[in-house]
Amino acid sequence: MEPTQSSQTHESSVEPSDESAPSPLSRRGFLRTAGVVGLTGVAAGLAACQNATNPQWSFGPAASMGAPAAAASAAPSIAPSVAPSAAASPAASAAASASLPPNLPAGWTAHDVAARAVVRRYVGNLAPALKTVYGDTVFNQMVKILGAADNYPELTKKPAFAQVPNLFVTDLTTPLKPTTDPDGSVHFEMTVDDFDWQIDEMKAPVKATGYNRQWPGPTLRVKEGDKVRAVFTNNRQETTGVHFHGVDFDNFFMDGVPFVTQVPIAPGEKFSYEFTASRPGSLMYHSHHNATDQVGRGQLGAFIVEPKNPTADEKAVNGVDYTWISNDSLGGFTINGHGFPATVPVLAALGQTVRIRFMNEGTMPHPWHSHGYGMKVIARDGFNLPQPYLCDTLTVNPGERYDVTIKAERLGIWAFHCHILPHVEGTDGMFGMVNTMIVVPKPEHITAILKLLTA
Ligand SMILES: [Cu+2]
Repeated sequence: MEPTQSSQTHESSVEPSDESAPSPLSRRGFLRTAGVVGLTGVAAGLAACQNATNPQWSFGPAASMGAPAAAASAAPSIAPSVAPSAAASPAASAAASASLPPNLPAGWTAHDVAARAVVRRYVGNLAPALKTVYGDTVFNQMVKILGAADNYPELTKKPAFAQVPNLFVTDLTTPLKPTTDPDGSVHFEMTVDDFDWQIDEMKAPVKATGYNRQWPGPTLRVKEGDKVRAVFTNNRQETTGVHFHGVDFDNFFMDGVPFVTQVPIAPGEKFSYEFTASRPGSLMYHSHHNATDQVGRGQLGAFIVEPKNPTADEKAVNGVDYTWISNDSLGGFTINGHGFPATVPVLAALGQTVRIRFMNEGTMPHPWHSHGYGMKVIARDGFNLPQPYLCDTLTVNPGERYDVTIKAERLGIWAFHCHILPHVEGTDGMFGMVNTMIVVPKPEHITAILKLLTA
């Protein structure tokens, strides 16, 4: 491909073409990062929202997401105005802050209280908003499950996954935008840094190392055939090398393995990795030097090469495109650098097909189990499968990537977790490699939730 064509193709791939609609960064970012095929579908969904009366989209002003002013003005903000009926009271607050509340149901122990507290943190102030998403009957059941009558403090706090930087959200709000070099190469400017990273906002930060001060590093997206130039500046006091995992390199000196293909990048130095992204799919980039420590502490990220000719399964994706990178060493058991309840749910609207790109940057296999839904496995290690297959538990080994799609056909909040039990649950409830897929009635519910999270 000619360089200029390459860059044009790239630009068109990352910029929505719908310039007529209001396009604040967050919406554009969502459409771009989420890889939403159905730009028009989302726009139509927002338009439909003008006339939607049931369920009411009644949380989160819609103005900056391009929704009509009428809907925005009719929308009360989320909690506490739509909080469950229990009024705030000093007594309730005191009870919620005690380690073991009074009047526990028969048979409950500290484990039950701790396990519930974790989920309360996960749901946060989305709980009251769920009334407008799911309706009274479902909501009332959820109120019972969470014990919302206790008026616990998290009802008015953002979910735990909104308290810390998260890949899905940062890719959406502040995506790393490449520039185009004179030779047509797609140029990414990267740094390697030491920084403090919170696996969970309730835990002390860990000493992380990673790209652009993120764990995982920003997702790098290019088009098949693009010439890529990724320049890494090493701001750490330790040497490193960066390997683009899954790339078919024409020049093996770009492979990023210190002492095999290059001299390591010394502190203060830069190295420019230059290659053609000839192989499409879900690839990765990570340190290939002192890697147990460097990758274990966050030197990793997704490198996504969008295909020239997507398959029918890829074309069917009209919901979020979710990158799900696991680690299991120095930061504990994590998904995208966080442990439950700080893991961002996979969001889907009824009828949408979402894509999940599992990537294992850890040291052990993790069998991902989807509750309520089968997963259609469409690619392994970036290679499209000649015969996609269905499963509900998919083991992803270190270094592997699996792409799956899920068609969201049933509403609800569905657990989605590694099935090696010590990776997900302990005496204090669920932790680590636990997530959910949240299926809501309409695309605008997702838009509103994202608005809430990114506000
Ligand atoms: Cu696991």
